[in-house]
Amino acid sequence: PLTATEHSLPVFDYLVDRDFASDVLAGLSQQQKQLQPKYFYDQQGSRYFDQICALKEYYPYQTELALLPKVAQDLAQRFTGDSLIVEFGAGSLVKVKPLLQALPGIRQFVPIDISGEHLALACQQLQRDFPAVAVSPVVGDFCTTLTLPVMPLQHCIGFFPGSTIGNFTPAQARQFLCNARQTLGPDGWLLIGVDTKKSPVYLHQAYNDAAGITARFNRNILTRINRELDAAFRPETFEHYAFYNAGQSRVEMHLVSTEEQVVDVFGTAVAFSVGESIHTENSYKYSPDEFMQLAATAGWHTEQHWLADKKLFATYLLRSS
Ligand code: AVJ
Repeated sequence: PLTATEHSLPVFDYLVDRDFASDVLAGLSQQQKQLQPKYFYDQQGSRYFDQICALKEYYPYQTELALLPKVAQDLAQRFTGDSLIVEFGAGSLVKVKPLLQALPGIRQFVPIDISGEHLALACQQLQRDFPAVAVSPVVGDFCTTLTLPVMPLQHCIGFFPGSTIGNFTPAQARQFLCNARQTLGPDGWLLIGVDTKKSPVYLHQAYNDAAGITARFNRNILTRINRELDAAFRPETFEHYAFYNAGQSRVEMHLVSTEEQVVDVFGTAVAFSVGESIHTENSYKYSPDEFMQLAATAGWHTEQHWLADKKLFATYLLRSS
């Protein structure tokens, strides 16, 4: 199956698809049905996510972006030599721009993302804007061990913005932080954006926007399963449901069946009762102390951190210790 496309991205897509099928079936066989949030990001899902970022309710995007020029200025004092940035879950490549602008020593940029076409388009644009930086995209799941095409440079800086780490449970987050430490090496650094704890009312608005974009983003995972895996979900019979679970310090997103129904998922009959949900995402929130503590248990020392206005978001500079 790889003959005609040996040198292009479908090699990766093929690997991701096999995992997708087995992960979907495994998730829908659980007592509490679930799907992994990484599967939101097909091309349409990545576009919906960009629309979420443009919403006034979705504060994490705007607040982190507003913080980055100051962060970048401070980093420019520290990292004067030739450096490399590895970004985990790079998406549309908006957030690395303030770093590339402020740090003239960045020679190479390695964005990793699961959404291949979306990443390829964003890279073309970025490479045009920053011709002096070697842009080397990697399409894949950053939770697995990936071989990175990196040049040996003085500083290796990981970048993990957007509070994407909030999709992991604290145990998985710790595991990710340990893996990242291995990947980035003994002199590695990690610049990471993490959402803070705040009023549940405020959180509720961010995940239940008035225009219904988040609902579309959530339901799109069913459309994707139908298209790529030959399933027969009727997305309109599932309601978007998002709430803050204070006991677990996380926003949960679900898709709730409004009917009693049986859905064919490539030959497997999946039954839903009225009101039964598929849990599609967790978005954990950490106080600065909690996050720095978690990072410490994974071998990272917090060198500096920056808090956005009203402590709505935090960015941490971690150093391998
Ligand atoms: C990209 C995982 C950080 O959890 O806030 C936005 C995804 N979900 N609205 C988040 C998301 C619903 C987002 N992350």
